[in-house]
Parts: sequence; structure tokens; C-alpha cells
Amino acid sequence: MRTVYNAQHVLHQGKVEMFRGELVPCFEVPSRADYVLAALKRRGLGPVEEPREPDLAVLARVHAPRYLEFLAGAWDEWVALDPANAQRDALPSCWPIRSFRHDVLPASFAARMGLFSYDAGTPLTSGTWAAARAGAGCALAAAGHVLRGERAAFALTRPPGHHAGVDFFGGYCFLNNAAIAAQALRDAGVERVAVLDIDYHHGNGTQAIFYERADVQFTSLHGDPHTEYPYYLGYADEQGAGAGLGFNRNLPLPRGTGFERWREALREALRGIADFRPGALVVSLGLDTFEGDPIAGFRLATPDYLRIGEDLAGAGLPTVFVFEGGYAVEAVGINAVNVLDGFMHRAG
Ligand code: SP5
Ligand code: ZN
Repeated sequence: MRTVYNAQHVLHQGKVEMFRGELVPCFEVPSRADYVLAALKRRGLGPVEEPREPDLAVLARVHAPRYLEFLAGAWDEWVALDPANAQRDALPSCWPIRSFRHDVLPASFAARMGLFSYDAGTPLTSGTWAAARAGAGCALAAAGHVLRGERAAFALTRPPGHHAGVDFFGGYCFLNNAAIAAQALRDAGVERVAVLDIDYHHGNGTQAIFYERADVQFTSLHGDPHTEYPYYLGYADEQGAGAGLGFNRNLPLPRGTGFERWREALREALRGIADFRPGALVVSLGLDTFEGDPIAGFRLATPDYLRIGEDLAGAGLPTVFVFEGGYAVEAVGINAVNVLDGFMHRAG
């Protein structure tokens, strides 16, 4: 399997995120991608390439132009507020929730940070835009390989993407790489695309992007939002709306879920995907389902990821894997590569 690697990921290095009233060191660190790359090479999984920069017009197939413009200029605006800001991450602290206006674009940078985000855990840094944009390019290039007939391809990038919506960042995500890949497959003529999200956290951004569409089906296996981040989306009764009714499926599982039960949910998800008869599959590949993950609560073990890859290959679909979460950094590489390795074994 070919890997499209975002060498620019290191440009995004958040220092701190808000947690229980304190700024704590970021969980989403550059070494995550380094561990995956090292494990890929050790396993000899296939060629690793770096893509070219994507056009902004392609990103605008998923994201709002005013959001992309904001991201592109945000760091310069932040530093213009105070030169000392060059040493600090930008974090939002004020949000326009119910009863506030969303149509007005405020002049204040702090106000726009809040307008375009939903949590205080997602620092915007000097290299965030460059890293995120190059990462979207990886997702597009991986989709391109699959369109040209490859069985599967892997977009290895950070920051992750599945929490980012049409016009908001959050959950360590800025551009929704999986959604951008799915839209690229649609734009190239694949009539129906399935997105399967197996990160521990519900893919609220991806769900929201496709919620009213029948051409992209979204299925997610995740920690029950009653207790788990992102809390406000990911419940089983969210089935899509309008033309998209019936094309969204959430399978929340309780904190503490082990592999046997998780795998039953995966198989249930795969049955729903088969019924949709998609031409391609995009997998949001989070590895924070691992028992050793510091911010999540499932109990999957390293060998289980081989079985996941095998089950995914059993769907028989051209597949784009997109790297998402996974914060037990020393295990994230082996676990990710186990999925891909299991997939290729079963795919033959
Ligand atoms: C892509 C992805 O996996 N994003 C996840 C974002 C989660 N951010 C909120 C983290 C809440 C952390 N709770 C920590 C418990 C530590 N003991
Ligand atoms: Zn996650």
C-alpha cells in the first residue's frame, strides 16, 4: 500500500491545551506521525511519497471560503495583536452559542477565533495552516491513487481532521481530510462514497458536513457522547436529515468497551456500508481506541488492529485510509501499521 506522507506536519506544534482549568501540554504531538512513519518503513508496507500543495478551490469543495481565509491569515493577525504572541499559541476563549449571531464577521480576532471553533483544546500555531493545507493534499493524493485503480492508499498526516466542520476547528482538527478525500472521490465520478470513522471520538465534523446528503454515507463507532468528547453529537438517533435521512449511522459504545464488543459493532457498521453499495470507502483511522491511550476509554490491544484491517478489507472496496487520533505515541505506529498490514493480507 502506498503512503502519502505530510512532511510539513512538524510545522504544527501546539504547546498547550485547556484541560480542567489548566493549560496542559498538548496530547497531539509531532512524534505521533514520526512513530507511524518509522513503523511503516520497518514493516516494508510500501512506497512513501510526498504530495504537492492542493489548490484552495479543492478545499472549498468542503470548507467555507471565509473560514479558509481566516485560517490562512490567523497567525499573522495573532502576532499583529502583540509581538510577544509569536511565542504563544492562539486559543479561543469566547464562543457565539445559542442566541448569538453567526452571520456577522467581527473585526476582533478573538471574536473570529470563537466564531470558527468549538473548544479551547485546539491551539492554532505559526505553522498550523501550512501543515493542515499540506495534509489535505495528502488526503487528495491518496484518493487519487485509489481513483487510478489501487486497492488502497494511506494519508499519513497531522493535524487530524474529523472534528473540523465546514467552518470550524476543534478537537485538534482544522481541515477535514477524510471529508476532502470523500468529496474528491465524488467529484471524480464515484457515485456513492462511504466514510467509516473508527477514531475513539465521534467524527462530528464529518457527520455535519455530509448530514443532509445521500451521496456520502457516514458511519461512526465511538465512545458514547453522554460521557465522551465531543459530547454534543454522536448519538444513535442521528440518522441524517432531508435528502440525507438514512445515510448517517452512529454506533456509540460505553467507555471500557473491549475488542469483542467493538468488533461486533464494526461488523454491524460494515453491513450498513455494504447495503449502501458504495464505489469507495474512506476510513478515518484513529488509534485512540487502544487500551493505553491517555485520553480515551476503550480497551483494544495491539494485535486487535490486525483483525480490524482484515475486517475492513472484507468490504472489498477501494479504500482511502486517513490518519486521525491516537495519543499513546509509542504504540500508535505499530497499531496503525497493523491495520494497514491486516488489510493488505486479507486483500491479497
Ligand atoms: C482527533 C482526536 O482524537 N481529537 C480528540 C480531541 C479530544 N480533546 C479533548 C480531550 C479531553 C481530554 N480528557 C483527558 C482525560 C485525561 N485523563
Ligand atoms: Zn480521537
